[in-house]
Amino acid sequence: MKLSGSRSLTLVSVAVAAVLLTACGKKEVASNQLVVKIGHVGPVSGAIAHLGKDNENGARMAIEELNAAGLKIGDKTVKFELLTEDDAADPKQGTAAAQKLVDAKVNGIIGHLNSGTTIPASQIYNTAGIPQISPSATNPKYTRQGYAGAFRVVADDVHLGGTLGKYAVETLKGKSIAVIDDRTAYGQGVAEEFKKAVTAAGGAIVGHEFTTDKASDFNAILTTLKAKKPDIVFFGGMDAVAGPMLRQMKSLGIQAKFMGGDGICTSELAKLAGDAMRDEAVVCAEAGGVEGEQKVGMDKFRADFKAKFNADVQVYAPYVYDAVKVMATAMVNAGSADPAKYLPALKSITYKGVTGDIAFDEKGDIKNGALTLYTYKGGERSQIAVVR
Ligand code: ABU
Repeated sequence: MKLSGSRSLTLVSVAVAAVLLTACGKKEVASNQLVVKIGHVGPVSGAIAHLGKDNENGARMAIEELNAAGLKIGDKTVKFELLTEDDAADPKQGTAAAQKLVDAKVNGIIGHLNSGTTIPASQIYNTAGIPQISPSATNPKYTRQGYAGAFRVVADDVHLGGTLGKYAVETLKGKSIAVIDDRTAYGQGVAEEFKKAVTAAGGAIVGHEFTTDKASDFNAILTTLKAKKPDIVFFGGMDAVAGPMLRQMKSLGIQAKFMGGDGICTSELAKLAGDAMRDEAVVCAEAGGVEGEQKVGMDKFRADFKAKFNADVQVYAPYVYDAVKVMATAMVNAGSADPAKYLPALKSITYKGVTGDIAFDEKGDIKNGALTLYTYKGGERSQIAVVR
């Protein structure tokens, strides 16, 4: 476990009285400080490490700002500590990471990034009574398990897949649509929602093929789909697989438009696809979005992030940043970092973040969640529209 901050702590994160030894050896209480441990988990190794690092940096930025603000919880000055774990996007590593953070007695969890790790880990946090906010896991099941402490600050795959399916038929005028998914909790779920919406809008699904989140050779499934002459190929999965898939579609002469959910909707996708990324031939959606005057805050966040980390936001760093601040605000409002005491404040929070207004419904999902549709032009993500 890595502990961000100036030193490692092994104590329970409750009020910590800093103790100094005086010259005569007598102990004196020098100050009253509350140390609050926030756990963050995402894949910072493996094929989507760039996305895990993006998320982790969003958390780091929020923690630094919270500490600089000199917040008080109750009558105690608070110091936030960030404990980070790598789950490598693997469900087993995800549960191991969760148990480590529970054993470290974190006050709250931000993560995980993937639905496939978030869902099994949520059972561990629920048993331990530790609130969890996922900034990016979109499979609906996460908040439908009846866990009081499970929250997310993004829209779910019903919204994502449904909107993209409708868009494929009604706006892109897709008539024969092929689907590929990576068989993960996210990829499979978003693909099924997409198919339902395509069918409901009058489009035809001409084929559905399967891969994995570690595959790099798609020639067999793409050749099968090419024979069905699709005008759109939808991929349920992440950018690390979508990039090589786009390259192989080009090699095989498949001219279909390419669609996907938030997992492909990253800055990195254009680099991973290289010259196979034709202008306006890829359409994807981020599971959140801001419009009007709220764009000012998001633009500032992106500029500050770039200045601090010398990297563009991939997709979910702002959502992680907001999730950390939402959790901290709930603690301040409750006057306590004890999970049982601040959970009611988290449930009823209203927070204006860089990703927009955050409040949760009875399941823990964001209320009135937005989506942002994007395409790519000149190797850059280009916004089409924010939809609700
Ligand atoms: N929402 C896309 C990436 C994360 C996930 O849900 O698996």
